[in-house]
Amino acid sequence: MAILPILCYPDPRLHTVAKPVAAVDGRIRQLAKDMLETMYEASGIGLAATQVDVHERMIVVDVSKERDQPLVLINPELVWTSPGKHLNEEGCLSVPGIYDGVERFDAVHVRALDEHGKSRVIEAEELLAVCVQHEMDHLMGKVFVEYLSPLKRNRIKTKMLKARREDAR
Ligand code: K1U
Ligand code: ZN
Repeated sequence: MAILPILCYPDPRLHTVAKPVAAVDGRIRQLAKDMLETMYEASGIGLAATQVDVHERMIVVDVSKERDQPLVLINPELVWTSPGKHLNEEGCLSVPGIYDGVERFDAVHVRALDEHGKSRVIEAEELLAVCVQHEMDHLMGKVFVEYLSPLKRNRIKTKMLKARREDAR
């Protein structure tokens, strides 16, 4: 297993639209293991392949307190969305230290392949629903700060670039 480097906003590679996974093979299973290890090491509840510079449609999620309920979703598709939406506080491993409110569907049903290539439908609500929508946005090249006002987004961009320059010193 391996800890993969996570791209940081405003890296332009975060805006790449991911392609479908063509086959669930050993390479994809290894990537799923590495992404889970990377997510747990970073204390995240989700991670999209885009964030580790792999532009294929795969996300991993674990919203359990015990950190023992990993989900691997390959080629995820929203097949149902609830009528209602709510504002939720979100964070992102690609935008460290920034938290803000984003409106998301209260519940979603997602069809995806698991790491064995088996098709399943996940019925997600609460934090799992929020996290899955956030991760599926990454696969479309969208980072949560793009839901915020241009003023907030520009402040975040400036802060991230400053932090990157200071880290490089
Ligand atoms: O995609 C990512 O960068 C992972 C991200 C997922 C996420 C968190 C919160 C709401 C939506 C999506 C994180 O794991 S950020 C770190 C974190 O563990 C966290 C932050 C806020 C609330 C709950 C957890
Ligand atoms: Zn994120």
